[in-house]
Amino acid sequence: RRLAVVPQGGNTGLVGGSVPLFDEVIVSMSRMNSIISLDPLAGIVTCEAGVVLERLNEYLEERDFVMPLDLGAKGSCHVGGNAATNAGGIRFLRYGSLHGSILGLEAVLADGTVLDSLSSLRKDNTGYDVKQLFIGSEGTLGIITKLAILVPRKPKAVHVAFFGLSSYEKCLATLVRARSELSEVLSAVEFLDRSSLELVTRHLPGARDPLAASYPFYVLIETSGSDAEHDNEKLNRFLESVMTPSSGAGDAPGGEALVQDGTLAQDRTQMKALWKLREGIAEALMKNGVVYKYDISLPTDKMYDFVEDMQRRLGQRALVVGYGHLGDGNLHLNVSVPQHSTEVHGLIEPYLFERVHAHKGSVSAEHGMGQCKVKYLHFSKSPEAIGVMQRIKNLFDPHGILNPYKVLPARSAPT
Ligand code: S2G
Ligand code: ZN
Repeated sequence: RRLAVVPQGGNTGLVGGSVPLFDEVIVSMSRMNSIISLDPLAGIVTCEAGVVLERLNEYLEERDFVMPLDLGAKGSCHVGGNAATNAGGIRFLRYGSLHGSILGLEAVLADGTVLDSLSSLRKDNTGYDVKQLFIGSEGTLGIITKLAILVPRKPKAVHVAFFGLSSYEKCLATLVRARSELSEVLSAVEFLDRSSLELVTRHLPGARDPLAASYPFYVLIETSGSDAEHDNEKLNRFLESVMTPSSGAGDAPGGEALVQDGTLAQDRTQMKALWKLREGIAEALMKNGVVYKYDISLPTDKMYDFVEDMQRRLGQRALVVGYGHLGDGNLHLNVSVPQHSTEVHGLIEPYLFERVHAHKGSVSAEHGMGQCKVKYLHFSKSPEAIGVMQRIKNLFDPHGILNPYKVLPARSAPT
């Protein structure tokens, strides 16, 4: 009948990718939720698309593995949706992109063809790697129904430290030190500004600032390794190095320490409490009013300039907060207002995306395009690249029935 459809997993997306615009039929993946197999030797799990991320991670942890991604929406999002949006999350620094972790998938095409590309081979160099087209396609080229995912061993030793810093430059220097001194056990480097932390401690019951004084910036560092003693020693050496006043020769002004204060979680409860200060920002923003969300990739040293520039531009009209994945050059710039304001929204867009373009950044680092970012695709992709995407779309979905009006600039309505 050529009815347009919207594939829907956990519906946790932040750019309206799983929400219909007109009369599209929603295809819910929730009942395709079986975990099919785990190859414990190769570390490859095969499952259906509708498995909730947290459930799959728990299944894997019981068997001494973990999922190579973790994100705040884990309790609701589906792994099929994670694949369709090429989700990033807080383990990206350690385990990289789903383009690397997903070894194979099954997808149903617009004409009903079931594409079996469900390989469980680490290496398979036979022709085009077709599965890659579906990862990040947001349901516009086919509906992902099964996945084969390379899963890492569950780390035996995890440590989390939370630091207060007096400048964004010191956050950057701390990142550089962490990379060189923690190297192979480093699994996350996240940052948040003071406004973000204040929203969390204000809106989330039980969330409290673990440091005695307040600082303009905070960095959360996580290590994940296989030898608790070795990692603990490495982390304590690192803590000492960043909290000792420098001679001035290196990365901090003379006589100043990189980190002004810090705390190291002593147990799993404290680790979760520190992670909550970072992962709870999104929820706190929702409780604070209406929020305009921006998920941008930038040169890491420029990220916070964007927050300060936007705060200057909006003045008292809005609260601008900055947080994100410092280790991936991924800034979450969020603008909080008491109620929707076309004036504020008009001051932000397209101004922000023009600046992202000028810095050769990405208008969507990990959240995807959905329906909200479509008109800004040209700020991050060349006309030639968009043309190739349109030709691929026409090849896979000539009648435009798969998640229409998403990802690519609008064509005519589905035919
Ligand atoms: C994050 C997801 C939550 C949000 O916290 O890393 O990708 O709304 C975000 O920004
Ligand atoms: Zn994020």
